Amino acid sequence: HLVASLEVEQTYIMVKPDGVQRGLVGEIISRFEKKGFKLTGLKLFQCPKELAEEHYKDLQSKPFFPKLIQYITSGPVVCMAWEGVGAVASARKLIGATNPLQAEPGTIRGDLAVQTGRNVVHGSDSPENGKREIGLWFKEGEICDWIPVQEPWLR
Ligand code: RTP
Repeated sequence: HLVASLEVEQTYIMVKPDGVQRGLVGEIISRFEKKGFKLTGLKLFQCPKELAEEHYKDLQSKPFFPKLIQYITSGPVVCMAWEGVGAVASARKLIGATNPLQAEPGTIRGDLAVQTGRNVVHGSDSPENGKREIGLWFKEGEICDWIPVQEPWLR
């Protein structure tokens, strides 16, 4: 369980192949935009097997690992980097539980998905993994650190 953070964090969010196939890209981007996070990276990308294996290396020993790699490489994904205060835990809340049947209504998975093996979106589980995953999925010139024109009223 992640504790609310006051740090500016980077999180890697990815619309999985089922989300792209089902036409949910706009809807999913919209949830993070509306929340108020800053988009710093965005691309449609066909993921090679090696990258999927590196991304999910902590799950290597799980029985579902080969199926997971097959799933993630089955079609293009949408790779995103989002930045904000407490962005990692907050994005995980917006995404909802891994099993969509246990995800609360109002979350992306709670509203849009049914199966764990087709749970439409990924979100980094720690700030360290956020940085690691953004480094894995994006090349240096693909991340854009822009400054919002208005200062927030509160922080
Ligand atoms: P994600 O990394 O995709 O955001 O998902 P997560 O942290 O909520 O879940 P994690 O345990 O890291 O698992 C990564 C992805 O593997 C698939 N999975 N399948 N068949 C199964 O029991 C099973 N468990 C996990 C899901 O696609 C999950 O999102």
